[in-house]
This record gives sequence, C-alpha cells and structure tokens, in this order.
Amino acid sequence: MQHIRKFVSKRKSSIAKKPVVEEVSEDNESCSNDSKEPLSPLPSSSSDDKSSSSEESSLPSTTTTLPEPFYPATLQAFEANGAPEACLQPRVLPDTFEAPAIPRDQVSSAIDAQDKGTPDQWVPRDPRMVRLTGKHPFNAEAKLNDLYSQGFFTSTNLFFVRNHGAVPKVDAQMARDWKVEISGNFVRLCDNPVTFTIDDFRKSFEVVTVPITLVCAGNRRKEQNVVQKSLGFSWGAAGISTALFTGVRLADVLDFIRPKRGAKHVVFEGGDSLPNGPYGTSQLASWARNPRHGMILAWGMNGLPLEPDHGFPIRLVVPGQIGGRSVKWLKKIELSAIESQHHLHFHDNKVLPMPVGPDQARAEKSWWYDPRYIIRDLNVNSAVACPDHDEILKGNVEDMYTLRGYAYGGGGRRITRVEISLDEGTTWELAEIQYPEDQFREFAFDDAIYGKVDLTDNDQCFCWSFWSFQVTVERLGESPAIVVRAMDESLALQPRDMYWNATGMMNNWWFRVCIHHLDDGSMRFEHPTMAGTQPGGWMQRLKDQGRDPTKPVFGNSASNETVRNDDAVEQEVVSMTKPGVTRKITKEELAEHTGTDNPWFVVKGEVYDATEYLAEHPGGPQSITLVAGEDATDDFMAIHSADARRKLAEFHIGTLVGSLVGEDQPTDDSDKPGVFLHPKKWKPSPLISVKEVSKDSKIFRFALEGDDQALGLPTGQHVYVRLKRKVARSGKKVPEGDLVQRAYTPLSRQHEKGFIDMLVKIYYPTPDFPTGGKMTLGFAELEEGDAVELKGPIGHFTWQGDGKALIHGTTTVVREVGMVCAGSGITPILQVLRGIFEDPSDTTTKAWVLDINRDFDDILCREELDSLAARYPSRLSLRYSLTGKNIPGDWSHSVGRVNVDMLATHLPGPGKEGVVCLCGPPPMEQSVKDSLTAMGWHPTSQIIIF
Ligand SMILES: Nc1nc2c(c(=O)[nH]1)N[C@H]1C(S)=C(S)[C@@H](COP(=O)(O)O)O[C@H]1N2
Ligand SMILES: [Mo]
Repeated sequence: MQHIRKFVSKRKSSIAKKPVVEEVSEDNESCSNDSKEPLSPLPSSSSDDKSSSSEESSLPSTTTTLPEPFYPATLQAFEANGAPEACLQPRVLPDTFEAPAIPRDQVSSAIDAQDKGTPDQWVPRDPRMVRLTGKHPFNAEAKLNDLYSQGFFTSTNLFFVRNHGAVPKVDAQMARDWKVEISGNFVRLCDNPVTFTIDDFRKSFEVVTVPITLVCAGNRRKEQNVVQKSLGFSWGAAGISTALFTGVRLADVLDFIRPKRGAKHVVFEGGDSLPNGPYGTSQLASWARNPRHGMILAWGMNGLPLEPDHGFPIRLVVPGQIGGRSVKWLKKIELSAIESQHHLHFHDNKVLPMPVGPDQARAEKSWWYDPRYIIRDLNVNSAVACPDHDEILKGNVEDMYTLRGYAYGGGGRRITRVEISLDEGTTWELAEIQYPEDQFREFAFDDAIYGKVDLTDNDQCFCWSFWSFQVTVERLGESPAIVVRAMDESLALQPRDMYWNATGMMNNWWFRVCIHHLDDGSMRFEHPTMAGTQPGGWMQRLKDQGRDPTKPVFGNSASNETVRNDDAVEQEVVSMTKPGVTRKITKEELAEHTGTDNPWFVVKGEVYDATEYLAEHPGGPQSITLVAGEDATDDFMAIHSADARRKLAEFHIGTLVGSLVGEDQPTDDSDKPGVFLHPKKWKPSPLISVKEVSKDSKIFRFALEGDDQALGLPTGQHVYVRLKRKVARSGKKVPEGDLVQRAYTPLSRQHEKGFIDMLVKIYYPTPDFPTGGKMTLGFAELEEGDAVELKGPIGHFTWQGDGKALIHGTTTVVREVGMVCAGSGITPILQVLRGIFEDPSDTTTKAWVLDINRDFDDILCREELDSLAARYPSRLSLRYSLTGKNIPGDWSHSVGRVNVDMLATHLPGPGKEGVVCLCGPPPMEQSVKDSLTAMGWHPTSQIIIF
C-alpha cells in the first residue's frame, strides 16, 4: 500500500519540534506565568509561514511488526531489572511530521509500594497517580496540573486508569498467542467467523494510528458526590487523557466476517474476571460498522505496546464515547440481535433520571434495563487547569495572566466556543481555542510501527482542545470567580446547574474557580473539589458553612436568596417524628420527667425522651436537663442542624395533649437570691457599653438586675445567650428577625458584680461567607439599651479549685491542665486559668496553654496571659502559634496551625491527674482530640471540649 501524500508544512518546524513536556515540565509552577508571553502547553502554532518544506522522501510504505519482544516496556524494564531507558523510548514520529510531541519517559519501571500484597503487585505504576478507590482495584487520575502540563498527549504513566478488577497478567508468549474470537452468536449472524491473533490483525488489515482522547463517564463526579453521595467514586477533573492509538479499524474487521441481516449489535468482552462475570458492553452495529465512528482494535499506545493497565495486549478504542465502551484485554467480538447482556453493560455507564436517587436505583432494577438511559457519546465539557487549585497569584495590576484549560465534546463534534465569565455568569467573553488534533489533518504518511497516519480526509474531533484567555491581574483582582463553559457544534452548551444523578456521571455544569482576595493583595484560587478523598475545594467549604454548593455565589453582592435558608428548607423536609408513635402524653406525665435521670422535653408539641442520649449529646447533658419537662422548641430550633433534627426523631415517644405555651414555666427552687443566672428561665440583660479590642473583636457589657448581683457562673461553665436579629421595617431596624442562640463564656470575673462582659469576634460578611456569622452579627447590631436574654449555667466541666474539677458529674483530682484554643476560644480557658492562679490555696496545679491565632494582633487577652506566665514561670507554660503571613521579626513562639509536634512539645504528657481542655473551631477541636487520643489521653474523661 502506498499511503504517502505530499504535504506542506504550514509551521516553523523549530517550534513544533520542541518537545511539549520539556517546555513546561521543568517549570514546576507551569500554571503561574509571570511573563507576558503566554506559556502554552502546546507548541505555538504560528500561521504565516511561506516556506513549504520538502516532499516526503523515503518512508517505509508497508507496516511491519512492533519491536521484539512485543511486550510492554514497563514489563521488559521491570523484568530485566536493568536500566530501563533503552526500552522506554517510544517510536518517534518522522522528523518532518509536525505533530504534538509524545511525552518521553512515559512508562513507570517500579512497583508502587501501595500495590504490594494486591493481585496487581506485578504492575509497575507511577506513584504520582491519585488513587480513588484505595489500593485496589486501581482507579486513578493524575493531579490536574500534572496532566495539563503534559500537553496534548498524556504519558502512559499519567493516563487515567479505570479497572473494575485485577489486571489480567499476560506475558510475552501469552500476548503472541492472544486470540480474539470474532463471530455471530448462536443464531449465526455472520458468514465468516474468525479467531485472530494480533499478528493476524496486523497482516489482514490496514494498520492505522489515530490520536484519541478517552474520558471516563465519571469525570468530575466528585462535584456531584459533595452535593450528595452517588453510587460512584470521586473522580476529579483529570479522568481524561489522550494518546496515539495504533491498531486496525473495527469496521474493516466487521466487514471481513460478513455480517448477516439481524446483526443489530456488536458485543465486546474483556479478559478480566470480575465478580459478576467478564467486563463487556456493546455498540449498535450500524455505528460500529461505520468507519466514521472511528472505532479501532488497538495494541499500540503512544508508539509502544499497551501497558497492562490499559488493556495489554489488545483493546477496543471507541473515540468520542465514554471510556467505558473501550473494552480492555479484548477477548471476544460477537454480532448479536440484542445488546450486550454483561452485568456492567446494564449496571454501569447509565445516567438515570434525576428523581431516581441512589437507594431507589439500587432497589429497583428496572431502571438499569431501560435502554433510554444508556450513555454513549460524551457530552460537552470543560475545566480550568490554570490557575491550579491553591495557586497563589501576586502581581502588578497591569500584568497579564493567562487562564487555561481543556474542553471536549462527544461523538466527533468540534468545540465551537469556550466562554469565560469573571462575574459569575452575568457576562461572557470568548476564549481562544487550540485544536492540536488538527495538526494531524495536514499530513499523511506510512510508518513501520504506526502504519497509516492519515486524518487528512477526516473531519471528526475525537480529542480534547485547549482554551486560553488572557486577563489582567487587575481584573482578576476584582473578580469573585473564574467560570468557564464550552459549546459544541450541535450548539450543546454546558449548563449552569448540575444534573445530579444516581451514578454521578456526565457531570458538566460550568466549571468554577473561586478567587480569594488575600489581605496582602495576592489571590488564592480554589477549584470546586480535589479528586478522591483529598480535602479542599469550595463545594465542601460551602456545604460546611451550611450553604448550598449547587448554587454557589462567590461575590459580595451575594443576595440572600441564593443562600440556602436552612430553617425554611429543613422545617419542611426534616421529619422530627418517628413513624408509628401514637402515644398521647399528658402534662402531668411530662412533669414527672424533669429530673436528670430520665429527662423528657417537648419540641413542636412532640415529646422526646433524652435519657439514652444524655451522654452522647454534643452540647453536653446539662443543656438537655435544663429544659427537662419543658417546651424546648425555641432552644432546639435555634441551634440545631438538619442532621440533629433528623436525629431527634429517634427519641420521639409521643404527642403532648394540650400545649405548654402561655403557661408559666415551672418555678424553680434553685432560684438563688443575689444571683442573676437561672438554669431554666431566659432573663433579659440590656447592653451598657461596647469596647473595641481588635479590628473585629469587641467586648460587650450587659447589665444584671442590680449593681450588687453576681452572675452565678461556676468556673469553666458557660451561659446561653439568645437574641433576635434585626430587620429593616420602614427605614428602621427592629428585632423581628431570626432568633439565634449560642453558648458563651464571659470575660468578666467571678467576683465582679452588676454586669457581664462578653468578648465576641464578629464575622462580617465576606465573599466566602456572604451571610456572615448569624449570631455575632446580631451582637454587632445591638445598640445601647437593647437586651439579649441569658440562661444557664451550662457545661460539663467545672473548675472547683485546689486541684479539683467536676468532669461529667464526677469530682476528679487534676494537677496538670493542658489547654488548646484558638481566637475567642481563649475565654473559657482564661476563666480556668484564673481559677487556678488566682486561688491562693492552690500552689501546685500546673497549666499549659497553646493559643493559636492568625496574626499577632489577633491574640485576645494577651496582656493578661503574658502577665500570668511571667508571674508563674514554673507552673504556667504559655505558647502561641501564628498561622498568618505577618510574623513579627522577633517572634519566638510557634508558627503554623496546631500539629502533633506542637502538642507533644507544649502540653503535658498524658498522666493520671491531667486533663486537656479545647476551645476553637470544631474541625480544630476534632483534629486535636484525635491527636491527643492517639498520644494516650482518654477521649472522654481527659479531653474536654468546651
Ligand atoms: N475489560 C475492561 N475494560 C474496561 C474497563 C474494565 O474495567 N475492564 N473499564 C472501562 C472504563 S469504565 C473506562 S473509563 C476505560 C478506561 O480506560 P483506561 O483505564 O485505559 O484509561 O476502560 C474501560 N474498559
Ligand atoms: Mo469509565
């Protein structure tokens, strides 16, 4: 066969030949581009070249065999146990062929430690791959930036892998003998069934090489999983890769076996053994037989034999369709009247209708057999690669930054535009698009290894394209987020909203990167998610903040409508009753359960028995016993999440007959004269003054009932504070908004009378947190004379003095107190410190304080802490750590977030007469608690979370 054509170079060869990877991979921060010159992962295509290059001279005109032994390079290298380089060089494309370069060093030669002990422990793999399903089976993607900086072709070792089970182990001899059985099934749907080895394929049909992008249908599924866990594992945006595949056309092979009427489907089966039978799927015969659909039976990938993970020795490659159709380790091709009956043909690679949730899909099998829900062609999609997640950009406002990423369509459809929005989708601008695949349309040749490389008559787009968009640092500095969407030639456009579905497939809503504007003028970029179990991403962050990650709003102008109003939503959907509970409970019965041993309480007319839950209650048992026998609706609704509301249903025992509302709350004999706090009654306390202590922290002073009245709060305990948020009514702000409630530890001292001081850090609205702190903003809205309501005390820890503490109701000897806190978490800590050091009868108790803050100026109550430490150098160890960027020059304390080292160095070791008290953001409290437990502290009796 002569398939050599004349070709005309349209490019300067010096540019095109520069290996793609080298251009960017030496620069670790391939995404940060200080230079104004766009830094492309692609050879720049310069257009106006006059020189037409020489005619093709002496290329081999016939296809020969792959180098001997025909065996994946990784395995050769691995078994030879010698210098792998010799066999790692893929066959290079002819010099005159100016195509995107194939990355070098594209195979791994070592076993990754993680594979030890698994059935795949013989498969060399790149340790940079992010594993998405634990150790085994191997499902993995590269880091998005590693993938993108590879350029158009992905090295095989960073090419994503989707294995449903163990990799079939095939050696060189088995590969030579590997047979693919091609037939019509039992009703004889073809006239010429054959069984072919790879060599037979090579000799019988024209060998072709084509660039193809494979994408798993689950690409970007992590975003769906954050919203609600789907049935699949968490792909990031790197479940996509591109290679040059070498093999024979499926259409040629099918013609050869002479299909008969009635052969409607072509079924493919792999050689892997899986619990529910081999991997298999099918194509419509009309598609499979049409060369336009470009399906090939491939044994070569990027100029080398397939790697074991990618289907060695032979696989089907279906361009433009979801990766799941490209059956690896191909054993059988069968014409059939019906579609594949393989388990995974039905139970994988479907997009079920949105209303069918994962549980329903699992329970009702019929959904999986409905042929309408199969997925074939990929849908239009795109993602941002530069900036990378957590990339920091610092620059002059006039500097240019180039945003970059990929876009792809399915079914051979071209991406016709990529649009960028810097204002969350209000306005859009056009990005540049490069189609490296098009470089293949300008040349044709025959090669000994690649066979025919000829896309000159081909107009299908089976590969990803790359978009870029230049923007000034100034504009990024004013933008809340980078949003990208692509359109394909059928005018399919990526949607704004996620189409959540039970399998979590084909996720293609706009790809959004949040921009954080840091205090020092730099920016930090935040992608939606990180692949697998890696933490990070704005979706989880929004979710943790109680916001709806499917309706992200990053800008300041965030209107409240877009923020999920938890109360409104949850009260409708969360049932707080238990099915089947019909008991009627009278007020008299309820009144018998006001004690601490089996407390009942009422929420929205329903009665709950908290007895079994007291010890588990995250807010401590006292906050429940305080409301025993009462209507706790306000308290409960004000502070509990949807999860807690759901949990409440477990303790539902009946419905109250009549109502408690409007009745006097039972008068309590514990009403102590001269003491303000009442454990069961909310009492108003008006604001007297506000004092600023730092840029966002203030001390609020509220009046008690008389100048001589004490608050009545044991050391280490807290006060419930509740207030009504203000809303605007005809120009005036009135307290008619939400009722919010939190526990606070006052700053005022035990002996101070007539007032209570509370130190509050105000969480003002920010782009990341557009609602701001619900409670703390309520404080900020208060004007002199406005009252909050107080109730208490509450808490499960009391410092009794002289080396004794009451912990969960038991008096315990405590000689060593470790304390870890952050920000305004210092307030309960400070109370305990005062309890220890202002008690003249205590001369031996020791304390260790580890106080974490962002900047030096954020350290609250620093003077008092420093002076205590100076007075009691042998009994008090005081250590600060700063997590911000502005560390004072003479700083002698720690830097960074709390870590195990800090805990080991600056706290006492676990001992019989020791406790550690924690007060800070819940994630910090949890991680410190975990570390301390690992260090030997008893999690319930020795670790106190305030
Ligand atoms: N025999 C077999 N073929 C298979 C699979 C498999 O588990 N077994 N996984 C499929 C899926 S879901 C995808 S996305 C692609 C992934 O191909 P890759 O691992 O070479 O990237 O292979 C497909 N072919
Ligand atoms: Mo897949």
